[in-house]
Amino acid sequence: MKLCSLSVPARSVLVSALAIGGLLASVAPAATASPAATKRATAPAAVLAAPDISLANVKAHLTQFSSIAAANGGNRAHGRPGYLASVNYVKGKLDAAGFTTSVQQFTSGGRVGYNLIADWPGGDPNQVVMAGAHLDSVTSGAGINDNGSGSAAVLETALAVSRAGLQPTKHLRFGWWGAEELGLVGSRYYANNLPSAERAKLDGYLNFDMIGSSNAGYFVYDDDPAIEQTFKTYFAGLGVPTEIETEGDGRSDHASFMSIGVPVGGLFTGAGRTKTSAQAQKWGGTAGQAFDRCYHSSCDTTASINDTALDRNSDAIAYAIWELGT
Ligand code: DTR
Ligand code: CA
Ligand code: ZN
Ligand code: ZN
Repeated sequence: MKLCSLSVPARSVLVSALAIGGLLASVAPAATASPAATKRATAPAAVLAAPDISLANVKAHLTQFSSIAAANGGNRAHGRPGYLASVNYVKGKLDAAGFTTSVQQFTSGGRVGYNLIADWPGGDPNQVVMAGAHLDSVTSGAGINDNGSGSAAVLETALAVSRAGLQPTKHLRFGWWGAEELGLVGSRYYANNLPSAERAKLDGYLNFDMIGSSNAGYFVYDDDPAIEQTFKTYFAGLGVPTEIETEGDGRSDHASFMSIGVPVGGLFTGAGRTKTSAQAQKWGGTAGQAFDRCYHSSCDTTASINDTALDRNSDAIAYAIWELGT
């Protein structure tokens, strides 16, 4: 199994041309790093308020993922050209914003997969707060809610950190995982290959997988009380009731971090389960229908996104990063 981790400093070319099942990916050089990374907020040490995450910006990333899928056989699945193109898109934005990015390769099902890791320079290296989302789709479609939504919201939050010139107390790290749909393969590879000394530095991992479901619910992971409370506090401030996430224990990338003893949390708006009448009463939407009727289907497109849910969850991610990281 040929495995290597490409530690690619910012401003270098994106992931270079690679053979994937006979298909070659070609990439353009990364844009020059913006001055944003050098500009530092001179705000006092007091905790800075998290910014509002622009829904329009998050949706612009979803449009890019949609275009990538359309140009690459209709999907962004592991081992297909649409996945690597998605990695290169996200990496290009992060390199331009001053992040230190690295691409970790692994192989699954005879095809090469990639994790993208982005570190925001600064903060206590012994206290790392990480947020992540799987970037791959299933083969049947573009995977805009599953999981373009989480990928785009985490990306936009990282870009907001850069725009703010944030100087967090803790070190911030972001991850986009490959091959989640094959069984959390990318995140397990990352977590299981993290040296024990590095594992001990991870204060928490926040996972975002499906946060814009058309018939949305508002579910909070209950694995770590402090992380759970952070999200609950945010939604309480919006006047939005939440429920504990029960559909997915172990069914997304947070499980890879739980397995190595890292506190985890996250948000979810629902997949194939049916919304009850009581849930429709408090959240709106349609009782008796799935939270996401396009789960793992070709109709998982930009047309199937609930803007309100995507916006609220994107803002909740930023709130949690600012709360837990600064
Ligand atoms: N495994 C995810 C979908 C999923 C199902 N239940 C949960 C709970 C929490 C997060 C995600 C999920 C996928 O298909 O990618
Ligand atoms: Ca917002
Ligand atoms: Zn899925
Ligand atoms: Zn998913």
